[in-house]
Amino acid sequence: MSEDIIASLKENVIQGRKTQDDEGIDEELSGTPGVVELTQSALDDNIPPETIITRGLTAGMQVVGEKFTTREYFIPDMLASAEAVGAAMDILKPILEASNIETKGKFAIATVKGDIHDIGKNIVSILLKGAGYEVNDLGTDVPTEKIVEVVREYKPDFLGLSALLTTTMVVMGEIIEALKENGLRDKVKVLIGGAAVSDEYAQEIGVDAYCVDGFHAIKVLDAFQEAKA
Ligand code: B12
Repeated sequence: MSEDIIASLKENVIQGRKTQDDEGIDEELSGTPGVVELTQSALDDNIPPETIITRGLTAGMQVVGEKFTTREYFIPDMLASAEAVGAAMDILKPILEASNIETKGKFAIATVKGDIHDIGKNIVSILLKGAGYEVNDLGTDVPTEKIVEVVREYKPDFLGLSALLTTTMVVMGEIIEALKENGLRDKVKVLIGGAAVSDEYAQEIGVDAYCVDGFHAIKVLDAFQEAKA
């Protein structure tokens, strides 16, 4: 049963069906549960939010990306899927954020200049809030100067950077250089993520960690905290 819900969730992300009223790419699907209804059913079935996100929502977006690469999908199709995932995250948000833990530290996060992808960044923000971090989400297409200013003024313990394009990942390296030039690099631990980046790239530009997803980020941050204690 749980497996069926997760499989349907992934399929409906691929179909770009936010609710039961949407037709979807294959059409004639209206009337059957969409991403919103399936996310609620998954929660009612006690499926953990981590499973809903990784095996349903993110797995579906992965396929959407592959279909875009092979030109089976176009931008409006990607957007429909993105909106469906956003609606699912609105349902999961209160559950993921519910935490009475004392703040574990300040985390500023941004999608870098030139990049407007925000689904992954938003998921990471929500998960980190739930894990007890005070999150300052700067949004998308954030200029490097703004990021430097936030590190100087807001003094976050951690800075998270997201990039999904090979053309914008290079901005992460520029941010590291700008932090160095302003004498701020050793004031903040920098984590990067997004489809365009990797462990190798993280090492190349000299950030503290590359994270595959928000759950990984929580583990990395906890390890930093333990090392500090
Ligand atoms: C949805 C989508 C869009 C939507 C974005 C909507 C939105 N509000 O975000 C729209 C339609 C706007 C879009 C536009 C474009 N897109 Co687009 N898009 C995608 C798609 C299908 C899914 C991205 C996504 O949301 N994934 C789901 C989330 C959950 O995953 P995620 O972002 O990777 O995040 C997770 C982890 O990576 C990690 N993470 C991410 N960031 C961070 C940060 C930190 C600090 C940490 C710790 C972790 C972390 O944790 C997240 C949660 O698990 C991808 C395909 C793909 N496989 O990535 C293409 C993709 C990224 N897009 C692509 C392209 C080419 C474009 C456009 C240039 C298309 C065009 N010709 O206009 C534009 C660029 C616009 C711009 N300037 O940014 C290419 C990039 C290719 C490349 N190598 O550069 C991809 C890979 C598709 C493809 N296969 O060709 N896109």
